[in-house]
Amino acid sequence: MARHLITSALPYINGIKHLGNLVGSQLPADLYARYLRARGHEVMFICATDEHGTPAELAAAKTGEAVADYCARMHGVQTTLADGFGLSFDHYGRSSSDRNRALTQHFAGRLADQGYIREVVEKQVYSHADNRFLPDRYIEGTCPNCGYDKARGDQCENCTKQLDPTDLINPRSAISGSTDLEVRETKHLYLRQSALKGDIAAWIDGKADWPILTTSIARKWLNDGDGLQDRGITRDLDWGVPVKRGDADWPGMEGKVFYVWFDAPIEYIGATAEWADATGADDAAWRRWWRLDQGAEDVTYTQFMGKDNVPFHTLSFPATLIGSGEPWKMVDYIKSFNYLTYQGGQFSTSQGRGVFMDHALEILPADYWRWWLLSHAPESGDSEFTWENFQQSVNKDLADVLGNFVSRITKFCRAKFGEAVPEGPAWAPPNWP
Ligand code: B3M
Ligand code: ZN
Repeated sequence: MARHLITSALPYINGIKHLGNLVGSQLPADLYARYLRARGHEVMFICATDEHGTPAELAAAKTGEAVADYCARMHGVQTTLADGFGLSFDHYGRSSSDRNRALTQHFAGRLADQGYIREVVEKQVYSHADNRFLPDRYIEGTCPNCGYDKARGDQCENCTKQLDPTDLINPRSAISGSTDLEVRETKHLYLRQSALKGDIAAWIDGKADWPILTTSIARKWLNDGDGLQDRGITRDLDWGVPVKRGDADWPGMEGKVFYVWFDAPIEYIGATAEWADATGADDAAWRRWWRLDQGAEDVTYTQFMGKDNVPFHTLSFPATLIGSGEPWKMVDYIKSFNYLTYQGGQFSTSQGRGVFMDHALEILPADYWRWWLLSHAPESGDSEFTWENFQQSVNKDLADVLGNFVSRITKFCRAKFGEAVPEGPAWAPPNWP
């Protein structure tokens, strides 16, 4: 019996996820967790809602709720839908938890102690029309790398390059569309990823068995002309993990919070600690999954995610863990996915385009969707959902082929053995190679 830690990328809190989100992370992670449990292994399957950042603030503003209330409510909605889809998490946590706050502040303190944080007076975009600083993903413009004209200030969706808002050509506010923007000065903390480039490159070089989709994205941003750049890990926002250096205040950083992509992956650890709290276990119970000095040497850790999340998991989060100088468990295998498209276009949460988890369950039971999505998972390239294909696949493969098989077998058994189910041995995991 081996020990497997499995995490799915954390769904963002601001709305109900579509089938493209589901098939790129939570659903294949669930399949793998179920498979390993059936083989008799010890599995810790972790997911959580990713709750910080501006999209949560804006979504709450729209519904008129306090952002903490909005997140609590939406966590409930997402939990119900995850249950409806049979996602067998050992714990479904929240990145806004006390556990994640303490861990995030701990990592920032360790990184500072190790010399991997520098303070930078940064120029940030202020929108006069919106009367606020614009966080990265609320500035849109043209990608300097590939020319895509709807690139966001944190990342280009088209070529996956991590960006700073000031890199964008022809920037505009994604909130109001206004181009009346001004660059102002504000102080922030930067993670010195460039100083960790050698460590990260060596670590990725050791992962010859990883999917090419994962390593090609990692290598692209590691070895690209501008290389692995230092990244700002704080923001001028109200909602998030307050900037602290461990337990201590951080002079000059009052009123700022950590960047959502800094605290979100730490929540993989935080949610495991939340699991321990929820089950009445002690700290040793979660640390044996995460600390190499406290029992995690024999853990195999697999992450699942869509391709746009790969740079954060191959570069930024490993930089946090390595830079801490502490023996944290690093991921052993990153399974990444291409995109599922919808009727020839993109699924889009903002435009409500596609099939969403709540709607799907109103139409048909979860197993229809689970089966179709997993059998059409976008592994080697993008794959397409169409209603025609879904209908034909269900009718042919499930109803005709599988249904016919089950019907014949049950009829045969009834004819030969009568209607009583014979006694058998207790179920045991199959002993496959
Ligand atoms: N919440 C996915 C996204 O919003 C992001 C994943 C976090 S994994 C630590 O694109
Ligand atoms: Zn681009």
